[in-house]
Amino acid sequence: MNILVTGGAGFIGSNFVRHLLAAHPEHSIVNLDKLTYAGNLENLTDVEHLPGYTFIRGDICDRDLIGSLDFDAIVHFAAESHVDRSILDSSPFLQTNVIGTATLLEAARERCCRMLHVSTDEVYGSLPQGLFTEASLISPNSPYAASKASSDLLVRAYHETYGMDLLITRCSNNYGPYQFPEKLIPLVISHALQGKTIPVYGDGQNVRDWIHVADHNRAVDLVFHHAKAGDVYNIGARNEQKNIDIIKTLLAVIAKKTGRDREGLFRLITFVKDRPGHDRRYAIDPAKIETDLSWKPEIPFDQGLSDTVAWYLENRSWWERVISGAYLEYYRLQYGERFGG
Ligand code: NAD
Ligand code: TDX
Repeated sequence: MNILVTGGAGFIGSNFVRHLLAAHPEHSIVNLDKLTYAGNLENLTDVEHLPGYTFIRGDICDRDLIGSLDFDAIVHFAAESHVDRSILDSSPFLQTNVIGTATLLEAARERCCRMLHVSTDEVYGSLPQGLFTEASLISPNSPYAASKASSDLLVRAYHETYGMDLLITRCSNNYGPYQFPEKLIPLVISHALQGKTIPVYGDGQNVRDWIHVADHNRAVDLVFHHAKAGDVYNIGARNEQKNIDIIKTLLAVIAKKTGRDREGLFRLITFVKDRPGHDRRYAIDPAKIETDLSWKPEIPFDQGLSDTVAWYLENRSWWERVISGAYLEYYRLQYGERFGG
């Protein structure tokens, strides 16, 4: 099969491309990526020479371009993915996440091909108690989450209207190598290593359900190969953590690995004004994928966090290049000068 992977130069997409090339050498991959601030071909230098891999720079909103590509199935990761950016300006989120997904759906309709849409637990909104199941109400609270929810509803509607072979996965918070250092875990690591303040939104008691990117991608692979048309699967590792606890654990791991003063690192923690519309808690019930596809996460959180810190220590030049002017400008806009420089 020739698989069109969208957003394959981003964090999860590049890890997926690497996974698929190793686990399924029978497939070839066309990686379509616009290379926004979040897309980085350095994420793929170890696999770009492989015969089953092709990169095309382009926009998922470009229907003519997609029409000209050769593929039999789509795995769709491309998105604007950062909640804080969507609060500053929702337009690119609506364009890429909604119009881009609609454009891909039309391309899949023309070819009658399978498309897996990679979505997020954020479409369910905030959860006071219990767990999100696939039947939970779609109730997004940020412009990012609303744009992902809109794309999910389009996928659902195209399946119902045209009987298309479409799948949706909704995963919890990912962490691991190649994550852009605007997201919590790589931000904490990179700020700690630079001696910069670590902004904690609100009281730091918000809960996220964390999963290693490799476990997410094994789940996407299983759904893509084995689910039936119209299926929706939640993906999560039953791993709820408060933000402040993760930050302290990360700083303790960094102190241990680098010999830096632990208390000095802890003094970088700075509570700042809360994110508007900040979801209090996410928690995924992964029972359906565990039962139907015998998937379960393999990477324990403490091991995954320790390996991730080690990766950012060993790949300092990667994240130093990634921290671009645009990234700094965003932090200045949001938090003022002291978080930017
Ligand atoms: P990312 O921001 O790291 O990567 C997104 C990629 O999409 C980048 O390479 C970017 O260049 C590309 N892209 C953006 N707009 C494009 C366009 N118009 N055309 C083509 N390419 C475009 O994101 P990520 O964290 O890897 O997330 C990937 C997907 O997984 C997203 O759909 C996101 O909603 C979903 N997801 C993410 C998480 C998480 O914790 N990061 C959790 C659940 C689901
Ligand atoms: O500097 C920070 N300080 C802070 O307290 C940052 C960047 C985040 N936070 C908090 C906000 C959240 O409660 O940490 C938590 C995690 O924040 P993010 O890394 O921005 O992730 P989140 O908003 O939970 O969304 C993520 O998970 C779902 C991804 O960015 C989405 O793409 C995915 O869909």
